[in-house]
Amino acid sequence: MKRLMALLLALMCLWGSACAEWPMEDSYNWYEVFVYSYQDSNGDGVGDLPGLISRLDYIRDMGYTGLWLMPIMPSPSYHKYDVTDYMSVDPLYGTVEDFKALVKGCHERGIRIIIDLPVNHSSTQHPWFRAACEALQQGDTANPYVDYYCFSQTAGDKKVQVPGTDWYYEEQFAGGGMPDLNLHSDAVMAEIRAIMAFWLQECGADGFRLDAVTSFVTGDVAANVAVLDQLKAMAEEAKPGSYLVGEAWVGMSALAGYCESAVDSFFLFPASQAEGFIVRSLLGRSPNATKYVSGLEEALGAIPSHSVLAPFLCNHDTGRTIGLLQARKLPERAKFAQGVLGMLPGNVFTYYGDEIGMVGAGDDPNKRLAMYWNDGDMTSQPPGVTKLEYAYPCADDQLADPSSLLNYCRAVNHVRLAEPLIARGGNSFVFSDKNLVLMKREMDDQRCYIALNFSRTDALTLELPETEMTITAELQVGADKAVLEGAALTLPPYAIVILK
Ligand SMILES: [Ca+2]
Ligand SMILES: [Ca+2]
Repeated sequence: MKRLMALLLALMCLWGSACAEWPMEDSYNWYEVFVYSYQDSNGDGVGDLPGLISRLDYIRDMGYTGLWLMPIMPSPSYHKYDVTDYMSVDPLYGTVEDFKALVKGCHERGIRIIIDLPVNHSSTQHPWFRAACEALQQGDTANPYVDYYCFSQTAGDKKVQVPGTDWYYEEQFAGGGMPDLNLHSDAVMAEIRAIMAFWLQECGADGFRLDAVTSFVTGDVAANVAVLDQLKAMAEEAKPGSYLVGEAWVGMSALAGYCESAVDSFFLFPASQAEGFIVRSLLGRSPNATKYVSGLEEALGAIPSHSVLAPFLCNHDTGRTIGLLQARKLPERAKFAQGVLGMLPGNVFTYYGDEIGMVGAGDDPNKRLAMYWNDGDMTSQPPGVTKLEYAYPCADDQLADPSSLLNYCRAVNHVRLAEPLIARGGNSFVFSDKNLVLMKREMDDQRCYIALNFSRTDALTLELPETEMTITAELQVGADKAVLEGAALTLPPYAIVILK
């Protein structure tokens, strides 16, 4: 009876809101949502926070235990990366009370929630920037808001003139109405400290996705790492155990430099997109699993162990996975790619709609289309869409089809949740050739093996280093099952098997 009670308590703690703080280690499977395009609740066609709340059961059932929202703060743009008020919710999306309800709904379902925090720049319509420009126009260079931005009296690349003055402001994301904030200013850092405390303490968020960290002080990695260390310290001060993940869109060696900072994770760009090691291992005339092996080896070798890997295939700025994989007519390849991603260590990030094979490339709005729940229940499309296409069936149809991409992605997530060694174990490669990969993950005195067959057409056999192992989970793109005879494991095409 005592054991039963303890088990019940543990389950309540895992799934309920009983744990006010639970460690980042519990969230392996993250889901990026563009609120605008996810779910509308009030009939205006634009997705909103109450709409997202109504989809939390879907998100939980899919096995996502972390949620990253693209910016939700007031902004003149549809994407909202140019903020006018860092301590509020855009009225199009709802209210701060709606956000608190969303946090509660997430925590009740064992989901952690982080929001995008773009602090490299604000909107030109932010009151800080307006006050600064007005001061300069009046010749008042001592106005405190002038120091909030990067003003100078020299023209040049990524400089925009303040009308009626000989002053220029820095704008790294040119043309977007997004003046760069001066992160060397103590006053700006004090503002950010208060902003973090607002979201983490008052609203209950669990952390932030840090936008555009390489542009904090463009060209100065050491300065950026120093800012990142300050941001991590502020987040810890506001809410111990907060999770920060940074966007440093750079190659492996530069990324390794950012990972030296105290920020928990940086997105693993070298795994993503068409040139990333996941897609490269799946395209070409013959499969090349060695690209996956060398890519992961390089990442694990370059990135310090305190930094939690954050692999992904695509996000709101990149072409979507189906296009990267040329998989409009190849659902098996689309599934296997999600499985290959899901077998990486660290915190895996999935962009909303990727689990149903949504497509989109080219102009940014094309990459941010309405979530395809069904033909009758979708948000409006974001402004500026130039190509509207849904290549795979809608979510409702895929939910009802056991062999759908959606149900495969769901299985991948649940395999990761059931076997924490996949996400948190130390990796070693036991065997690899151009088709087969066998990895071991170890933590404390626990270990498991992960076997993958990158061949789309051939069942292949590999020898395990141990006998008397058991298959604890398998991910199959077709009906065939893996066969284990002694130490010989035969994997159907595109099969993934976990053994202990
Ligand atoms: Ca709405
Ligand atoms: Ca900057």
